[in-house]
Amino acid sequence: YVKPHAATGSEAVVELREAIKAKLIYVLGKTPEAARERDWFAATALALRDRIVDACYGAETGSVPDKRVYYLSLEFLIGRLLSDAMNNLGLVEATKAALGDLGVDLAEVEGAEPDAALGNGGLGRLAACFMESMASLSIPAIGYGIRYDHGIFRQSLEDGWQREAPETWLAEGNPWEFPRPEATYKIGFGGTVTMTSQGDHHIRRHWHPAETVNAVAYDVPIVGWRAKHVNVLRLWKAEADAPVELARFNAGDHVGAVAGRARAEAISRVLYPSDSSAEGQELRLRQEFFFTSASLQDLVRRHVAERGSLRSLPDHAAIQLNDTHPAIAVPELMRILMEEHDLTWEDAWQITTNTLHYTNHTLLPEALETWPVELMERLLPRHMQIIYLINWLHLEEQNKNAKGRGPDEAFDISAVSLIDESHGRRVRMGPLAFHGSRRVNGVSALHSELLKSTVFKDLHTIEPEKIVNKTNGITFRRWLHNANPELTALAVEAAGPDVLDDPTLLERLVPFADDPDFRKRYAAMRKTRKERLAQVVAERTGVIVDPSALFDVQIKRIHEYKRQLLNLIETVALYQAIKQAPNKDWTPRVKIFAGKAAPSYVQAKLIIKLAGDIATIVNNDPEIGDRLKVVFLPNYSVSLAEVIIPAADLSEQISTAGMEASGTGNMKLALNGALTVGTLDGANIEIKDHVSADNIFIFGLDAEGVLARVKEPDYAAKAIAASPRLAAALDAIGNGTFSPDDPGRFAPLVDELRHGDRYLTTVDFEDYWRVQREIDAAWKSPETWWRTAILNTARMAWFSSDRSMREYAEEIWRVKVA
Ligand code: DL6
Repeated sequence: YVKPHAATGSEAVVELREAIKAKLIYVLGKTPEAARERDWFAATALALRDRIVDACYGAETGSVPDKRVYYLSLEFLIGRLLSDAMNNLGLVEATKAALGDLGVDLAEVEGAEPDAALGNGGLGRLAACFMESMASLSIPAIGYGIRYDHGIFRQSLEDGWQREAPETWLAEGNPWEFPRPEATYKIGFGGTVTMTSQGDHHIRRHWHPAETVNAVAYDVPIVGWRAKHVNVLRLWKAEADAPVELARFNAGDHVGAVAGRARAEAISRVLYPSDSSAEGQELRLRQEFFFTSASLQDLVRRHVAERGSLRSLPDHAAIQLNDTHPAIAVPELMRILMEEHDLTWEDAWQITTNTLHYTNHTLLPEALETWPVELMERLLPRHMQIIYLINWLHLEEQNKNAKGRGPDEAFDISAVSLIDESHGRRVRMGPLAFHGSRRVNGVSALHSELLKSTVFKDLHTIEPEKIVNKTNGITFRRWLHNANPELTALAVEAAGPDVLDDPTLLERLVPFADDPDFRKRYAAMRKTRKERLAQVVAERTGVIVDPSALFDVQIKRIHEYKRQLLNLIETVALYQAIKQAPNKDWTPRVKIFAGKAAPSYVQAKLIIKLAGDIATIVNNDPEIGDRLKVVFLPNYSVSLAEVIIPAADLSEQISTAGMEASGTGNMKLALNGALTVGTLDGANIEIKDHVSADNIFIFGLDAEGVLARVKEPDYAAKAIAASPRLAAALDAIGNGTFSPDDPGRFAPLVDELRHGDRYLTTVDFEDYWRVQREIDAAWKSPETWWRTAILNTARMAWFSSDRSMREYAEEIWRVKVA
């Protein structure tokens, strides 16, 4: 692991020990005796940060890269950085020893680092994996986002109900970041637009914002594998122009004097907590424009400083829009090019549409962003004008083309308009991003095909080359090396140390699947991890679970389409079946759930309460004992995922087919050897192709089947009538068996299933029950189970985010990868 030019052996330990001590004493002002774990963490982070900076200067030597990637994302769900830094610097053992010399335990220090939880779920974690992979592949890149004071809320359970409290990761500062007050940009809002005539046909427009907010840069260095390259994650903090209105303050209005500051700073105060529902919140639009404008101003300034002319921007910059949150980049880049750099509309459009690229992460209609025209006109009047003109030119072109089209190629022009006029006038951010980008990508093979046939059907007809697929990936450094050192050690032993650099070598594990001794050691590795998880479960929930039971894990955002409810109904049916035949040879299971619900998502919060209520009844039923246990672990986070994933035997990926764009938890779990029970949805399909159909449990309708079934009248009622097991489970949930204190509590969930069931939970239930019993049987033959698990680990290499980033680099960004 050791970087060639780094000090090695005890020399490295001594250097690091002295560096940590010096940071503690001289930067933090603490003696070793007085230092808390949090202080030791900060001192260690600062000492390692110095080494990252050294690596940065070593690699860059001041040269300007030919092309940079700019990854714009409203979310970066980074988690903790200490283990990443140690691992990628090759200093895990040295840090452990250095701290050991100081009488400090590395694990405790790691535990003292707060998670940087600047994201809601998959989209934000993907951005974090991509940043690490780009650094590891030496792709010159800058990530741009917001430095939220408060990341995703802290979830606690109060009598089983989700409660939200602010998260405070910055309370004691962030040792990884460098404040860059010199990189501050003015971000305008509101105001008016004026015109000046410049010669015959040249009219220039000027935006005069009514309000400006400062965007101040904070840089977090991201070190790649073996410290060969360092990139920067630049996060923007919102600050007011004037921190206090002095005259007002002196006049005694102490609160009013800082009201403007509060309004400005609100922009980077809190991560927008919703996952996939579009609430028309003005603050959200302000956040989106704030970070997009700051990032574009920054990269344009850099380009001009390095290259002079902006005409060459597409040759030296590739901007990736992570979902539509930064889609306002289309008119903002046009504005900057035309108004601040005097380019013509045609030149600005050519540059914009050759520099921007857009990733779509969802097909759910409620998650496709649109903004009321009225709000846009008020907050971003100049941008609205630019959008109108982009749209006018686009529709003119389509009208022209329509003349030559046959009747079967014709489409309704309103379908491709960037403005939706069907219920009030709203700007469609997806089509805007599509039209303004050079490439548009989905995040799994199925999802990219569905983009072509559903949300972007008509735009795809116009530009059939634009949509490409880039299946998601995960960084193995975090999700294998750091999260599961035991499995990593096994892989190194069996496949050789090069497997750390080249995950395709995991394939060398395949023959070991038939080696009884290796299987035993693989199972022992899992047992260690399960014992650790059992401890965490006991500490956080009070439930005692048996590590020899099958650990069945569903960890992700709570959402109806992800169908935690299907899993819970099956839990109830299983509970009922065990009670009916307690002496049968049941496979002992621990059902483990974790995930947050958006604070305003009532049904999702009720699903969490249902999990808790089922757990209370099942876990305390003496007739059930260790045959079935149910656990809901509160406050799901990246760090908690790192504990759960290596301990999982079964990975629940059971979304309604066609609705999960990709999933990435499915990849992390399969890499760690959990067997997947899943629908043919998102990247599950590609996982099946890689691990082979024999090594995964597939059930339920596929995406086409779902589309066909929803057209059938009363599909839910029919499914319930056909399954006495399902009917009995629903009755029990609906009649208060699990909520005797409030028998009607779950009626809204059950009624929705009986009369609507948009997510086809009832329809897939019987097949899910069937496959779960198949899994019970498989668990009973450990030789086959561990063989399958090893084959999963061995065949997941393709899902490395290094592969995803290589594909983006080659096919979207046109950046060379060494
Ligand atoms: O692409 C990353 C991730 C996918 O793996 C998930 O399938 C998808 O649900 C998720 N989307 C989001 C938020 N959706 N929006 N917009 O996290 O993206």
